[in-house]
Amino acid sequence: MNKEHNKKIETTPEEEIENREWIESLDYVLDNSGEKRAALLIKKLQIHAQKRGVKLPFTANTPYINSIPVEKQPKYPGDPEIEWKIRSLIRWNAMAMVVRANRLEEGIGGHISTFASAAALYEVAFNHFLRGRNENHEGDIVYFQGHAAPGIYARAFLEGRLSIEDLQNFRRDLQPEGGLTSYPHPWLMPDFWQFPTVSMGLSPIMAIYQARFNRYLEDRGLKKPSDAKVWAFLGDGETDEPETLGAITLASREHLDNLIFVVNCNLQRLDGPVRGNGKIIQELEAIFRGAGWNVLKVIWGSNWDPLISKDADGILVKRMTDALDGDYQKYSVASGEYIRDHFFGTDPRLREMVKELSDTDLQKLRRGGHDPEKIFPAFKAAIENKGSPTVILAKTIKGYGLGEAGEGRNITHQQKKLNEDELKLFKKRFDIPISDDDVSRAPFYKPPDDSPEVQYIKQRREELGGYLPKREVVCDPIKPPSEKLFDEFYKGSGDREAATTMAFVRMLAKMLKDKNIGKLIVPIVPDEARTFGMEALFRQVGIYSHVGQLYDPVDAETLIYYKEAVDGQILEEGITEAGSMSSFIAAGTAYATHGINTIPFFIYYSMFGFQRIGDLAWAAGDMKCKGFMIGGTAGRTTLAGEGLQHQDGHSHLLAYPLPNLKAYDPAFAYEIAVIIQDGIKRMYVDREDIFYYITVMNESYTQPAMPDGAKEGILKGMYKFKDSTNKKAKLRAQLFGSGTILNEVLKAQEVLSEKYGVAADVWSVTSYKELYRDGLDAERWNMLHPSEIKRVPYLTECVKDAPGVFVAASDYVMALPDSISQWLPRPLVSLGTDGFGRSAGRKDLRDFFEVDWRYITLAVLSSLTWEKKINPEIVEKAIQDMDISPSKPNPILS
Ligand SMILES: Cc1ncc(C[n+]2csc(CCOP(=O)(O)OP(=O)(O)O)c2C)c(N)n1
Ligand SMILES: [Mg+2]
Repeated sequence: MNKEHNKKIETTPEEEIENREWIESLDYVLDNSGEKRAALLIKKLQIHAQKRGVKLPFTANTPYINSIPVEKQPKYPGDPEIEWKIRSLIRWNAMAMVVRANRLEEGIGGHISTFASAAALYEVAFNHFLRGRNENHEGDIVYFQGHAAPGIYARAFLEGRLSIEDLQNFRRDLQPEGGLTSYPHPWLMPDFWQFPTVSMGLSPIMAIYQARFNRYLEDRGLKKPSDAKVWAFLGDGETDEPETLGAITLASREHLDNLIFVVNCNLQRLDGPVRGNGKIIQELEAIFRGAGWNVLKVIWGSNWDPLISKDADGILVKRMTDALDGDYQKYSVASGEYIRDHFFGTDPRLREMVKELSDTDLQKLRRGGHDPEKIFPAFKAAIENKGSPTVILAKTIKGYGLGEAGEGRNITHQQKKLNEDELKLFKKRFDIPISDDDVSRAPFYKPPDDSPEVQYIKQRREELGGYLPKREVVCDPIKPPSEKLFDEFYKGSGDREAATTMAFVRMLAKMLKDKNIGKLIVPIVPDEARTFGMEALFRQVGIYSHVGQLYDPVDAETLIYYKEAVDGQILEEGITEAGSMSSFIAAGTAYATHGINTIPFFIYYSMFGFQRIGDLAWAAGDMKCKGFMIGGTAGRTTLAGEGLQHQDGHSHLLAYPLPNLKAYDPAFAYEIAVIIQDGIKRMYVDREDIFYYITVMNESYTQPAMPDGAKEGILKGMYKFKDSTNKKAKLRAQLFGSGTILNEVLKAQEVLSEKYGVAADVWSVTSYKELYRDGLDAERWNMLHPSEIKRVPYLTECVKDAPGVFVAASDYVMALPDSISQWLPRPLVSLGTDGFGRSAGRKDLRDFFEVDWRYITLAVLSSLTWEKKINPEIVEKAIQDMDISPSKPNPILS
């Protein structure tokens, strides 16, 4: 027994009478003058008490009871009996799917207990709330809890959308006829799932920004205003993820009453209780209320109502509030006698209250989250709520219905098998029409199409506008931007120096004016627009704000003032890369979600990209998200001064694993122009399921004109930028440079030619990832087709006749050039920026990381000695001449 159990209720009989008188007075006011008046009176009392010095403890909580009292419950509109039957069949099939999968293949996994606890929540939503998308209504957007997937499949089976074979292939994606993915993955089931949710915490933050993006589209006139909602179903354990709660104030600040969270509070996560020593519902209530959300608690089922109505003194509510989640978990598996002794036994009056109830009755006292009559009012109140987002905190039992096999047990999350007896009990409890002989096979069961159950389901979905989840791309391709838009970048900047960031921002400004795509561009910045010189866009297209600009901006007099507007185009997200990425995802998937081809450009500090929001980027890939991620202030030695935690020399390596992401490290404005122009075409005209990562730098230099015929190479990953002029030289080299380091390579080219008689050709490598992918692809094809003419990787084709040694230098880790070295005819020496950054100027940084023209020259000379083309003494001398210190510590770990 915990301490709370032993606590005496310290009220004297006189005080009890006083309490009752006050409550009766309040009831009188409530009955005669209404809620508003009662609330005002309480407020007045509170102020008066505070003035008199009464210390009122702060509480963001309401009592541990349902937010909607029984008197205010609307009548349940459905047929409870048939819905129970449907729910039971779905429970059975969801369970059978996991059990069968694990019989077919031991250890294949799956979850029974998550959906078992959430079934009623989902079913009330499916039968009465979630609207499908059709020509009359855009439909609701739903984020399903990833581990509840078997239940969602089981429903689609009853709806006739999935077959027995599909269910049989749960977690068997690689079956010839396809399978049902373990969790929601649009990449694998592109007609079914819309949102990948199984990496916990991503769905709530994505849902918040999705709801805001829907408003953005409406405010900008890109979509018709709608009453559609965004629903996110979450686990209570999932709320521990920082992403889950980290953006909730955005939702209230923006008054997103189109957003509803449903938190399935089964009090358990994977290992055990979420808050054994506390109360997750109360904790979440305080957090969400504090953040300005409409909080609706669904804690107790209908059979508690008579007890609560008897509770004039509030002792039952107090006991409910005092008991801990660990206790409640125990009650969910305990006998009626135990519940009587431990829960009601703490006060004789409580014991008295339940004396008419049998032990079985006590065991059957239901939790709100399993009772449609309690869930419905909360959902209804949620969709009707105005001015704030809603969270529904529904108390349930994990593994509900599994009995001994796992109901409420700490092992339940991992339960994947049921033995014959357990299956029989499950079948009996939910009245599944399967014979006892059959039950051990755990067969799927679907009533005939003309059965009342199937008819009911179909009719409900028809009335609600169609089936969910469903991913359907109804969207025309765009008209590409005008060719002329990019001309100026192809011509170069003449003598004028500019950084690639400036070039990109100018390109963006021009694209925003383009008649075909201007409206569709969505610039997204996490409080970094000035860093990238984008502030002129504030005025040009405005910063999005649902309420416009309610204040007179301090810089209103200036040409580029901070302009907020209802139809503002920029999403200025503040300091949240995760939030910005969620906006990026909402905008980059709007073609599928809304049939609108918005083109997001998310511009951020490249260091705070993949290593910070890598999981969201992975989800973006899964969702076939489109758009451009622009890593600004990129390059470990190009971002001077900022030091170790800002200087990025590895985001391009982190971009490697993302299957459908193209990553470019361009050196010049025209390269960016080619990549963006082609990217828009591939993503939005040809409709490829790809997205882009492009790094831009803040170092200024003259931007050359595009060499003839360079376009194809820029896109494929490399092209010859500058041939050596000294064709007769005996000593030859091929130099690869990327980003700003290409300029160092060009300087090395000169020095090598002038001082050392080495004729070097310079290649601009725009994407090691593209070269790597192409090389792998050719190699794989060759392995699988031994008798056919070998495919030659693009890289190999480029350099097959190129003479001399190979040296590559970039502002990124050496693993990038090393990844392609296997397809070169001779060894490659890679120079890169492995190691922690430093606060220093560019020159010192490039010396420190050994990527400046001197080290490139040195790498060429030393390669030539290995090939016995020159004497080591020449290299020794070069080291001295170039003032390189051989005893310098290795930057890789110094
Ligand atoms: C980011 C992340 N970390 C860990 C997991 C592994 N995991 C899957 S379910 C689970 C427990 C879920 O608990 P809860 O959110 O309460 O959901 P419930 O199943 O109880 O409804 C964990 C830890 C995951 N899917 N994602
Ligand atoms: Mg849970």
